[in-house]
Amino acid sequence: MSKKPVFFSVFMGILFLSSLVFQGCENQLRQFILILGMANDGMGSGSIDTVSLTGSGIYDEGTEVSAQAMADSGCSCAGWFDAESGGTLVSADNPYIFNLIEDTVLYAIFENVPIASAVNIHDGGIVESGFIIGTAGDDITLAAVEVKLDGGAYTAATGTTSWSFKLPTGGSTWKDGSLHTLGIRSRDEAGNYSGEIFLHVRKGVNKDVNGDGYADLAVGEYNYNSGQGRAYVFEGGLGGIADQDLSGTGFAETTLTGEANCSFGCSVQG
Ligand SMILES: [Ca+2]
Ligand SMILES: [Ca+2]
Repeated sequence: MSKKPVFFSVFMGILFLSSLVFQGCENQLRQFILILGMANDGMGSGSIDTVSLTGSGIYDEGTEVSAQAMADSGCSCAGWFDAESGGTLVSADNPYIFNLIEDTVLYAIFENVPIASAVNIHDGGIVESGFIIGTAGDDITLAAVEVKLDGGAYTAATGTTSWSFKLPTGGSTWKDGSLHTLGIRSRDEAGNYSGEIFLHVRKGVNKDVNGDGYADLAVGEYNYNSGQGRAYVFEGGLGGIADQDLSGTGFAETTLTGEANCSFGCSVQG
């Protein structure tokens, strides 16, 4: 934030010239110049596609002026900084509205807005795990991913770029078939928040055996080895459950084998 933008010296030259122009006009209404610029000190590796700055001009003394910086949807303006002092924050407001009483050079600093999303559930989907998991990203370090349930307060998830959030348990466990709204957002170290994502979901049967957020599949083979029986657990992932040919090279992540003649696996759920 302390780095002077390149346009600093150029604008100081303009200010000097403007002061010459307005010399000798002390008996008339005084006018001052407002110059707006921008710097991307806060953008890290990010970039800005579209920027508009409005408010630069020459105004009568005391005029209420508005300095406004607009950028594409992936950026936010962190505030207006004073070029002459080399980077003092003048106002975090945008637009910044003030009365112009002296020649003023301000520059806006833009920052990337982080993103966040869930990966094991989508809007309108069925929750089949005790966890919501997702990803988030930004040009600088993420400080937190936060989740809120049904209009409650946001609370921190575990992790940031890959995160998980444990759904209510015990007496607060969601009832099967009940409808809920999830709010998800992330925040970078500079304090910028992502947009909020809202997912409307229905509580289904928990099929997540290993607690990784993805529904798993149990399959019984009760006549294995003349009635000994087996049960297989196939673990789900981002792409669902991959096809497996157990007679060839395929395998289940977990195989349970029963005792002789017990037809283990004749009834499985999930
Ligand atoms: Ca950022
Ligand atoms: Ca799982």
